Amino acid sequence: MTQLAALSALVLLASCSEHHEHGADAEHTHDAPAVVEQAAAPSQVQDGIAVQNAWVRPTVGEQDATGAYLNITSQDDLTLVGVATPAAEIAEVHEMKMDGDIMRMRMAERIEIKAGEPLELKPGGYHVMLMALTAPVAAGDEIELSLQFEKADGSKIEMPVKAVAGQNAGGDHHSQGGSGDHKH
Ligand SMILES: [Cu+2]
Repeated sequence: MTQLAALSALVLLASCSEHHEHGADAEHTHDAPAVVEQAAAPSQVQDGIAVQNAWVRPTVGEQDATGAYLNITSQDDLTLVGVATPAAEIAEVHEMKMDGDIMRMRMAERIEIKAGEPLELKPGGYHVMLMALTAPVAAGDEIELSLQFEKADGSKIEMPVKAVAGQNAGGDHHSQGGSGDHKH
C-alpha cells in the first residue's frame, strides 16, 4: 500500500506540474510512462473550481462497480457533498482508511475543501464509487460525472466533469490485487 500511495502521489504531483511555465518543453518527462498520458488530461474549470486528472478505472469481466478519481482545487472554501452519473445507478464519495492492518471504506457525506488546497481523490484514499454500472467501462470510455458542491454561504453548485477510463493505467497496474479495492 505504501508503494501505491507513493506512486499515486507521484502521479498527482506530475499532473500538477503541467501548469508550470515550462509546459511547452517537450523534453520535460517524468519517471513513469503513465505520467505522460496524465499530462494530456485537460483541467476542467467552473465557478472558480478546477478539476484535474479525472479518470475512471476500467472494469474487468463481470465487475459492475469501479472507482473514479480526480483532483479538485477551489478558489474559495467549498464542500463536496455528492456526485451523480448516468453511468451507474449508485454514485457515492467514499473514503478508504487503514484501521490497523485493515483497509476500510466508508461513505464520506461531506468533504471540506480549503481554498487553494487541492483535494485528491485517488486509489487508497477518497474516491468516487460507481456501483451498479449501466455498462462495463472500457479503457478510453468517457464517463460523465456531476460533482455537487456547497459553498460557504450554503448555495449549491453542480459541476459536470468528464472522466476518461484508464488514464492512470500505469498506477492501475501496480494497484492490481493489492488493494482489493471495492467489495460491495
Ligand atoms: Cu468505494
